[in-house]
Amino acid sequence: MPIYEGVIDRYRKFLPVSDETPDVAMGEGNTPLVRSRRIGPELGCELYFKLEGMNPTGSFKDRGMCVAIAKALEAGSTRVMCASTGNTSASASAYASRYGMEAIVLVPAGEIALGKLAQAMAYGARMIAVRGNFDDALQIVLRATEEMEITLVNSVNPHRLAGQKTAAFEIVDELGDAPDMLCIPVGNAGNITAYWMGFTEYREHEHARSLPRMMGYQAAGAAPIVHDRVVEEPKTIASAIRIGNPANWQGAVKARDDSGGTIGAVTDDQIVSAYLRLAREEGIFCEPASAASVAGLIQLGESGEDLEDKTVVCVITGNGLKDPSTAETTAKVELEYVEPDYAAVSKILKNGRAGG
Ligand code: AN7
Repeated sequence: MPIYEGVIDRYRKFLPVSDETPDVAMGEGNTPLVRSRRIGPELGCELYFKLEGMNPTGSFKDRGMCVAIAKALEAGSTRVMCASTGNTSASASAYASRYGMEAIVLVPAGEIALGKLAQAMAYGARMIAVRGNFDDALQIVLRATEEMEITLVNSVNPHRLAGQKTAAFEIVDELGDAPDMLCIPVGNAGNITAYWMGFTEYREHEHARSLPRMMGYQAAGAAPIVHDRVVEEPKTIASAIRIGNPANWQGAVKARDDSGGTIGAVTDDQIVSAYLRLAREEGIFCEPASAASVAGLIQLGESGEDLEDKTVVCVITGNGLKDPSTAETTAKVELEYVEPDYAAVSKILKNGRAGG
């Protein structure tokens, strides 16, 4: 068996690369599609989780970033720049360092999950904390990359979407056809746009017979597409999707309308509930934004939608280790402190909890 390199190697003929494009790969893609043991059976559907947190930097962003970096290198660029709620900055920083480029990342000050901040720092990125939100940071990056010799690697860069669509290919390759529904969190709306491109392209090439309904979910406090208006001060516990003016807004609307799907809103309570259920009933630890896909599906089931025998894939976009603080505050598990001997441990295991 040849060694698995990454999505460019695997899906080369669907990507904007040629023999002149430098090889960029870090094992991204090829992520597990894991069958649900509790949530799916309860809803009566055949549910799978696409574990995108298994990518090299712990989120789905690596699929598109490897293509964006390859094309930047091909064009002779030495610097890349992005605005980010955290995962794009981690991914851009990792690929930039691996391929000898400088990464400049703009993040909303004080709004980035700890793990993502730590990653970009470790990879050696230049980090600029903007005293504003993601949307402010993106406006600055769009102008900076227009006026200076710096390559933009946000998902308005079409190479990002091209690489990202490989996730849809993998799902079809594994299931043998598209699922009936794809549930996916929506922030800047690049991912849902790319999945829809992937599913439609794969069907045109007769790798799939059907197309899924695209079910995108925004956080209720950051739901511009749902309400069809910009949210000036987006608020949600899911910092990854705390975005009020998505760059790929029209792509999400098109995916929704062409597929007969929906873009819905889920509250922070629904997100946290799905996040904890994933961890405690499925063994899957994701970040809060990722749980929006599952919160959306559960909401759909509760609304009376017929899910019986439907094949559904929920995209689990990022690893739970990205955001340890949210795990700590929502899980509410108290450490039980004991003296370092067997008797102390056996006593609390026989008599209930320490101190209780
Ligand atoms: C875990 O990193 O926008 O709708 O700057 O990190 O394609 O934006 C992250 C977005 C979902 C939403 N889940 O995807 C960024 C950034 C996770 C994310 C989304 C993000 P898009």
